Amino acid sequence: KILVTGANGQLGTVLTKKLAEKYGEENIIASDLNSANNHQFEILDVTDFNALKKIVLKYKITQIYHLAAILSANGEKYPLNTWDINMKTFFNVLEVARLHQVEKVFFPSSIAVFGNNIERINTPQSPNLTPSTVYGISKVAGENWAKYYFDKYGLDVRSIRYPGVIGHQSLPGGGTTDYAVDIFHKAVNNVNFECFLSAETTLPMIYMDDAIRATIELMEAPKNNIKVRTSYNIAGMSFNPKQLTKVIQKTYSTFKVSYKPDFRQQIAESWPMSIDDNNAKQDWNWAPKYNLETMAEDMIHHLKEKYEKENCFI
Ligand code: VAH
Repeated sequence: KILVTGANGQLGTVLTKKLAEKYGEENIIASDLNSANNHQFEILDVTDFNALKKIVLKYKITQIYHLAAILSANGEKYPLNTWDINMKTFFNVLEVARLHQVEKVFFPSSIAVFGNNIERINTPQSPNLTPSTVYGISKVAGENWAKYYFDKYGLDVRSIRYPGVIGHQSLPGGGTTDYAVDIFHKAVNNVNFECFLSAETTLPMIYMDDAIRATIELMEAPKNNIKVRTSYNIAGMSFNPKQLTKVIQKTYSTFKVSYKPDFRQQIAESWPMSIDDNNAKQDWNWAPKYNLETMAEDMIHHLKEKYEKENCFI
């Protein structure tokens, strides 16, 4: 049985659904701070070890996807809380897994582990990590704890450094790459968009379908293939707001974007522009399917359908 924490979040919503399709609804337990009705669901604050343990024992959980966390931009507003929440929850997951026969743990890391001193183009797997945000610091620490639990206790923790994730199914909350989702919602609604990053800010991104597929492929790969026990770089596509706008304007020719960079600009500038994901390719055959054009086409198609169906444009 699989437990997903943060199941109501941007990734959690889509991953939980996919896992349920793949392994059967009866084998998936979704959890988050607030309830949602579409799966077997437990209200869970993962900072509470005993509450987590109770659920793990109740369902005889064998795998945990630990997606509950505070993202980069929100993290900068509450640095110490973010550290406490992101670390405490992961320690609880690692400990409960170690003590109660959980076989596999998934830990989401991020391109936020890289900081100002890196090669920003084709950023390699293992440069010196000097993250610029509390979120990034917590991810680097998490990656090292993942490796520690594997080396010391043999706990099979696997991890991906996600680029910015773009999907039509859910909304991100409090990240630096959120603009790339928001912009589509505005375009489809014929509303102009004010972008909090400057036009030329290139970042690595990935389409939701690819991100979810990568996660499941990594988790299903034979144990011996997993050579990177911190976290794998994976790449999807790279673009800046100006390039994204141009592609959207192929469908919505009058769509306009204005630029008003805020504190998130500085965060974005400390992150890679593109990612070298050779280790993931070699070890578990990672390959993205979507590029900027096909991603944008799919986003627009689905969001149009969604807003038309609900008949409630923003
Ligand atoms: C954020 N989307 O912006 C997240 C992510 C690629 C960075 O981890 O905080």
